[in-house]
Amino acid sequence: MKNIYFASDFHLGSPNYNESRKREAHIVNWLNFIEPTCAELFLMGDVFDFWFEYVKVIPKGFIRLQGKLAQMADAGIKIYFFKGNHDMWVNDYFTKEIGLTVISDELVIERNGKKFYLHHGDGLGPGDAKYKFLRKIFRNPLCQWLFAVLPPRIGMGIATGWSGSSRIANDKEEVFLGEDKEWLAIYAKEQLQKQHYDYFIFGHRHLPLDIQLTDHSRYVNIGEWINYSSYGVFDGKELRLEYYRPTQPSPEGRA
Ligand SMILES: [Mn+2]
Repeated sequence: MKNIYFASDFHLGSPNYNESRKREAHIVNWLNFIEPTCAELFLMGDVFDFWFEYVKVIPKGFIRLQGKLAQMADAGIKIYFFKGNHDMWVNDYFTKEIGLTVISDELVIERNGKKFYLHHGDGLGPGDAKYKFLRKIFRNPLCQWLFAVLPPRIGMGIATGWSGSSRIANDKEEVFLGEDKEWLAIYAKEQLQKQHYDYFIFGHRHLPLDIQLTDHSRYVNIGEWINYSSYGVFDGKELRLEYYRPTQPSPEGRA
């Protein structure tokens, strides 16, 4: 079988236009690199540092990424787009225009006999009560409607200010807290009490992690694309955490 790829937290738009354009080009290079071996692509949230879809208006920019995804989707690659905490206001634009499947919360899949639990990672596990409260407001249809009727100039202005204060914009380095304190590892272990999963894949943490939870279960955090260019790849047998470095040979060249 061909591979399945997982990536998240591109945060396009952050920290500024030029940096984001460079990162977008880097991501498109990566998509070109994986395309020949890619059956399915999971974009697992925070692709955009901010995205809001009005009834008839979408944010400017990110056109090369959208064009590349459209071309891959047209070629038959199945692409999933998870809502992150920065881009949960995706509606049906990407579905209609590109053919992406939008996922709001978790997605459980089985591939080649392996069971995957997939989620952006926001609002899961212990702690972060403030965000969990905000998430309810952000996801509330009435609140979304109220935001949507603001003129885009005002709405996007508020959003730009808000995303400028985020940890990614301020380049705060994430550090590993230890297995017993990593809240997504705690969450995954709780899920394992109820049901078996071979792999838990999350983003949101902004730190690539590969943690053995039990003999048969792993938590892989796919990191982010400002510092790491990290991603997950499942080749039908095993899941690996890899790092994209543009000098590497194509997957065909490696075989
Ligand atoms: Mn993020």
